[in-house]
Amino acid sequence: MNLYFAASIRAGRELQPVYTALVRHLVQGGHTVLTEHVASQNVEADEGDMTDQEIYTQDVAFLDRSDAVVAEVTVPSLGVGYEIAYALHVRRAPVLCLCRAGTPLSAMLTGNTHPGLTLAFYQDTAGALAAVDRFTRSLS
Ligand code: 6IA
Repeated sequence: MNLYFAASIRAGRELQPVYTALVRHLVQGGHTVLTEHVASQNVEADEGDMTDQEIYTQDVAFLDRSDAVVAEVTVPSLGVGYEIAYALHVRRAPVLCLCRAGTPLSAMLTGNTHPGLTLAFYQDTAGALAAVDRFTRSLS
């Protein structure tokens, strides 16, 4: 599947190692992750010569090509929230939101009964990877 991986960039990079583990796992599972750069340790340097308009245009084009979205939502990010809404309401694509247990997640996700939205709270990285596997299996 073509997957869009979404995670906080300007809102904070403290979970970057988890993002890397998630993207590696998806790629090892045979999926194409169109946004591998979101997990990169050097995303700011990698994308540094792009304007914000170029970033937005590229990301919307990737969303338009994606079969599903995997979003790590523990660090609250406006960009990720926008991407989730775009995927659900514009693309009508399935979205998995992964959140570390104990995080006070927005009611706009916890209270959202959209049938395309799956919410998974995980204890550790292994739990997050298992949730990803359940999600991708449910789509195949
Ligand atoms: O509001 P945020 O920056 O946390 O939004 C993060 C989300 O928006 C991610 O899921 C990305 O898909 C998208 N996004 C935001 N910034 C970028 C970016 N470069 N490159 C690609 N996608 C992005 C930003 C680099 C910049 C800090 C120099």
